[in-house]
Amino acid sequence: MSIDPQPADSGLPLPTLNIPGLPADFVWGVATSAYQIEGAVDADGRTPSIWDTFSRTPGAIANGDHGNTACDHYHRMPDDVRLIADLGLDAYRFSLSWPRVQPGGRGPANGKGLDFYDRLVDELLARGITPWATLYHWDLPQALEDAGGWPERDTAHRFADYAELAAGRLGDRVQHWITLNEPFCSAILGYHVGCHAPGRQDFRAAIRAVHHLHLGHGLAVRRIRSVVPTPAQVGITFNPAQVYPASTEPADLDATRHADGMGARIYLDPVLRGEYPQDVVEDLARLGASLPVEAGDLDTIAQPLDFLGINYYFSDVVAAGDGPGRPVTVPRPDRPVTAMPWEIHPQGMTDLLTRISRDYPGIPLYITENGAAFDDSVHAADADGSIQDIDRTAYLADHLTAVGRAREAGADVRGFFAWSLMDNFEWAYGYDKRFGIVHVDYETQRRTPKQSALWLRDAAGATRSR
Ligand code: IFM
Repeated sequence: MSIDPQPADSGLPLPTLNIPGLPADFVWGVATSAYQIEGAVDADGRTPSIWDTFSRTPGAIANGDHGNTACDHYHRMPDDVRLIADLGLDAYRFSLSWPRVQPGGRGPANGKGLDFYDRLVDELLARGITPWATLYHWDLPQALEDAGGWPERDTAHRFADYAELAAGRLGDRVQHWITLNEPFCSAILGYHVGCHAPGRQDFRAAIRAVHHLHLGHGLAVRRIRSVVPTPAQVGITFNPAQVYPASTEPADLDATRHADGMGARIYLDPVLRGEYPQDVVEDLARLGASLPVEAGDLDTIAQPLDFLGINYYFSDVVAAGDGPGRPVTVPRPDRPVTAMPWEIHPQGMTDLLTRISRDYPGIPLYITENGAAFDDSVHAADADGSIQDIDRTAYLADHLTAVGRAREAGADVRGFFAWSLMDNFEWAYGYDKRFGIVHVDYETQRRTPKQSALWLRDAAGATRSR
C-alpha cells in the first residue's frame, strides 16, 4: 500500500510540524513487539511462550483474544516494512520472539525462526531504515516458565545464551540492541499483580524476577558485545514511574519516595550505578521480600551502555495509602485521558527526562515508546475510509514538544519511536485498545495509515530540513 502525499482534510487544525528543540539529526522511528503483531504462533518450529498460555486462561484477556494471528506480520512483513518506508521514518524498533529463535528457551537456534528476522533486517536496510532489535518483550518460552521462570536465577543465563544466538546471526547488520523492554512489567505485572503472563501473584517471586531480569541484561550485554563484529550500540528500555506527591504532608512525600523507588530507581540504579537504592532494600525487607543478589552480580548488571531507552505514557500523583509501602494513585479529574484510560500529561515526560539526565548523567536517551490508545472512528461511509485520529496526533505532537523542552533543559534525548506502527494485541486488553498510527482491520488485515502517521511523516521531514 502506498501512502497519500497529504493527510485527508478533517477540517480540524493539525498540530504544528515544527517541534522546537529537536535537531535535524533526531531519530524518528516506530516500534512494535513480536507477540503483539506476528501471529504464526505454530509456524516454523516456534514453541509456546507464556503469552500463548496466558491467552488461553479463561478471563485473562478481554474477549478471550490471543496472538495466534494478531496482525499476521509474519506473513506480511515486506508490506509492513514498505509502510514504514513510505512514512519516511529513520528507524524501526521490533522485538525478536525468543521461542521462535530458540524453541523451548535452550539449546541451538532455530534456523527458520532466525531466517524471519534475517529477512526483516534485510528488508529494512534495503529501504534505508535502521533496525533496532529488542531481545525480550515479555514472551518468555513457556518451557522456561515451567522450570521456574524469571524468579529462578537460571533464566538469566538462558537469556544470555539466546542473546548470543540472536546477535551472532544478525549482528553483522543490526547495530542497535535493546536487551529488555520494561522489566517492571515482566516482573511486577507478571509475577505480583498477575494481570500479565504468567499471571502469578507472589510478591517475593516478583522481586526475585526483578533481580534476575537485571542479571540477564548484564550477562546478555557482554555476550552481544562478544559476537557483534562492529561496535554495537547496546541499551535497555525502562518505563520509569514519573510520580508527584499529592501534598507536602510527610506521609504523602514518603509514599511518593516509595513509589519512585519501586517504579523507577530499583531498575535505574543497579543498571546505571551498580547498586540497589538502600531505601528500596529497606522497604522490601519491611514487605518481607529481598533481592537475591550474589557476589559479583552488580558488577555484571552495571555494564557500560551506549544508550538508555525510556518508554513514557503517563504520570501519577501519589498519596499515602492504608499502610507503609502502599501508596495510592490520586486521580486528577482535570487531566484528559486516553482510552486506557491513562491521564495525558506531557509535562511528566519533560520532568522524567530532565530528572534522569540529572541523576544518571552521561548516557544518551531515546524515547523507545510513546503513543496513545483512542477509539478511532473509521469513516466507512467516506470513500477514502480515512481515520482522522486528531487526539492521537495531538498526543504525539505534545509529547514530542515535551521532548524538545527536555532537550532545551539539557537532556541528551536523541530520538523518538512512536508506539505503535500499527494497531495490535494490547496484552490483557486484547484488540480493544488501538495504539497504532496505522489502522488494522483484523478481518481483512488491511492497513490504513491514520492522520497521526502522516503528521509524523511530515513532522520528521520538517525537522530534517531545518
Ligand atoms: O503495548 C505496550 C507495549 O508492549 C509495552 N509498552 C506499553 C505499550 C502500551 O501499553
